[in-house]
Amino acid sequence: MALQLYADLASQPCRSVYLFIRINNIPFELKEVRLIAGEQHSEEFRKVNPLGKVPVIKDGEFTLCESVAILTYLACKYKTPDHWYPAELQRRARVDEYLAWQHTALRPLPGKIFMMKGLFPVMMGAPCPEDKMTEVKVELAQALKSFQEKFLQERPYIAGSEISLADLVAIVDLAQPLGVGYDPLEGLPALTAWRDRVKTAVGRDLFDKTHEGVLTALDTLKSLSQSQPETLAALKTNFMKYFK
Ligand SMILES: N[C@@H](CCC(=O)N[C@@H](CS)C(=O)NCC(=O)O)C(=O)O
Repeated sequence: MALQLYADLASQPCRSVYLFIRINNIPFELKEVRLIAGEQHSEEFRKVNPLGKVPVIKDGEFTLCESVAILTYLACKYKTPDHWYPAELQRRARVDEYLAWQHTALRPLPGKIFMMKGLFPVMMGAPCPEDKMTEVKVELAQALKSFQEKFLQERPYIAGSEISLADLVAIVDLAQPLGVGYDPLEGLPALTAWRDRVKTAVGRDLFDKTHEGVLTALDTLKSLSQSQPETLAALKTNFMKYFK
C-alpha cells in the first residue's frame, strides 16, 4: 500500500511534508483532513492521530505525526538526495539545529499574523486590536533577524550551498501570512533573495499550486461564515485557545 499522508494544505507543517514528497516523487495517497470543517476532531481521524493534528503519515502499519519527524523519516527511508538531510554529521547537525530552533522561535509568529489579520475579524466580527498585532510583528522582525544573522548568514541556503529540509520548513511558515496580504520579508532583500532561490529549487509551479489554498483561505472562511454558521462556531471555540 502506498504511503498515506493526512493533511490540509492550508497548514504550514502539512505543506512542508507534501512538498517534500512531491519533489522526491515518493508514491503516496493524499487523505485530506479539512481543518476549517473540524475534521481533525472526528472519531475516524482521532483513531489515526489521537492528538487531532495534521500532518500524519501511515506507512503500512506504522503511523507517524510531527512534521519534522516525518520529514527526517522520509528522507532516510527513501534515501532522498543527500542535500536534503546530509549524511555527514556536522552538515546534518546544521539542519537539525534549525529544525529544533524554529518550533518555538519562528513557526508560531507568521501563523499568528495569519490568524490575527485574517481569521480574527471573521470570527470576532471586529479587527484584531492593533497593539496585539504590532507586538507579534515586532517579535517576528526579531526572529527574522536571528534567522538571517545566525542561521542563513551569507550562505545561499541554511545548511550551505544546497536546499535542505531546514529551508523547506522555513519557507512554508513565511508564506502563511501572504494569504492575508502581509509579506514578512518586505524590506529584507537578503531574505527575499533566499525565498526566491528556495522557490526555484522547489519548482515554482509546485510551490504556487501548493500554496493556492492559503492564498484563498480568507475567501473560504468568509463564505463558510455565511453558509455554515455551526462550523464557524466550532472553529471559533478552537480559535479562542490562541488568544487566551
Ligand atoms: N508540531 C506539529 C504541529 C501540528 C499542528 O499543530 N498542526 C495544526 C495545523 S498547522 C493542526 O492540525 N491543528 C488542528 C487543531 O489544532 O485543531 C508539526 O510540526 O507537525
